[in-house]
Amino acid sequence: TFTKDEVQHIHDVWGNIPADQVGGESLGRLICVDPWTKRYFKSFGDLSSCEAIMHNAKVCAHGAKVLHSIGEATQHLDNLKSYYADLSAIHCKKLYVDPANFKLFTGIVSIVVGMHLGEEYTPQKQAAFENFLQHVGTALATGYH
Ligand code: ZNH
Repeated sequence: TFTKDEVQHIHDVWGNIPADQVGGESLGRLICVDPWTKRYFKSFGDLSSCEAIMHNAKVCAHGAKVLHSIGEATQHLDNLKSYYADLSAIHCKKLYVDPANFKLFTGIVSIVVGMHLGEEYTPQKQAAFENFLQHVGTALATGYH
């Protein structure tokens, strides 16, 4: 559960970032920083260099899709686990994504958010948004069994 202030900060951050761009950049950086994750995106074409990854249209589109899902989650702060139950099962049983990647990815999302918001990403906002992202990762990992 989140405090009133946290809820305010989370909505504030979400309302002030270009979601598509942040999503594409974050997923691109994940694949670049942790090349092991390339195994999940074999159908995405050229991932041979960070340059290629960051300009890969499929990476950009998929990152945007993932960030929109995170945006939807800002409307379900009280029940993130049930909100993500189906998606968690899909990542576990169909996509075989190691849940450790959720933490890596959400950490990168916070960095990219900071790049876009600059000084506006105050320590208080960062704390609230990272707490939210952490809960998203935990919720997505909940259906793994
Ligand atoms: Zn994921 C998919 C979300 C993370 C991998 N995803 C997906 C989708 C969504 C998501 C919504 C779609 C589904 C359908 O269509 O049904 N994710 C998400 C979120 C997150 C994530 C919210 C946060 C955290 N993922 C992730 C990671 C990874 C992944 C980290 C790795 C590394 N996903 C994935 C894949 C897929 C997905 C592989 C499939 C893709 C295609 O299309 O193929």
